Amino acid sequence: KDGLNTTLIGNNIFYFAELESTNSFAKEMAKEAEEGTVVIAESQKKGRGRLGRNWQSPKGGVNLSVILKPNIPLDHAARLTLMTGLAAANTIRSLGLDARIKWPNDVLIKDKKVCGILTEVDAEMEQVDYIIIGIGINANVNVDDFPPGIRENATSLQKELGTEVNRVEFVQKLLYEIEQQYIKFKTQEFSAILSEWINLSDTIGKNVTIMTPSKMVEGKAIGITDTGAISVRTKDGKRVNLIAGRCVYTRT
Ligand code: BT5
Repeated sequence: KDGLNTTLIGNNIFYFAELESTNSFAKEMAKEAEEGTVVIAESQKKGRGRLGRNWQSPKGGVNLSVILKPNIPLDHAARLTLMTGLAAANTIRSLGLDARIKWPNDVLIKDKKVCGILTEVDAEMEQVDYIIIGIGINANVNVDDFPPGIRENATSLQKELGTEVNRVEFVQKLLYEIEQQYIKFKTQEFSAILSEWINLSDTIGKNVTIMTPSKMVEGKAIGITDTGAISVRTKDGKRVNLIAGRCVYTRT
């Protein structure tokens, strides 16, 4: 906590050498927990991505979750994913690296994934009573040890910098950045965050295929809507907005 420059985020920090998943742990206590509670694990045994995918979380990485209690309708939850991606990208950029954001939840350096975001809400509720924002960052990890299929598309801060990062300082910056964005989220129009996000976007203007459990849409990414959905212009000229899904860049 020494050196942590926040007032809301990180007043309570749960630290573990190893945990199944910081998001799972945070979810268990979210109802009772104070807003801004942080869960950090040095490594995770069952780090989770979206839709049952996994997140490689060996020692040396940054795996953390923050419990937020914004008073927003459920269909605004995707905004927090974008907000968190922006905070992570800004923190990584402060190290001098050219981090860009791939919709909806990846931070890339030179086309390789260095960070993933997993936001989870209690979908039973129409109003969000708590939301868990999970952030995984390959800090000082060796991505060559990841399984094939993952390692080709992954990178780490250490690899890009050529030297280890100080993870304590990094996490302090990250939590500070999240708090600043969250204050903006609560006090300003979402367009304030969105325009910053779009400046760092790797996705707008690219040809993409968006896959959701129910459909697949191919076209050009032309923008992000006020709720955080991606707008895709399809070949037949239609504009389709998708609030969630997997985004793959289409080769042309
Ligand atoms: C994500 O999912 O990118 C969200 C990852 C969130 C991890 C954090 S760590 C703290 C918190 N606690 C948790 O249990 N989770 C959160 P998704 O967009 O579904 O991407 C998952 C895919 O990324 C996998 O299927 C792999 O292809 C790839 N991948 C897995 N581990 C990776 C890593 N360490 N670096 C880069 N790519 C990885």
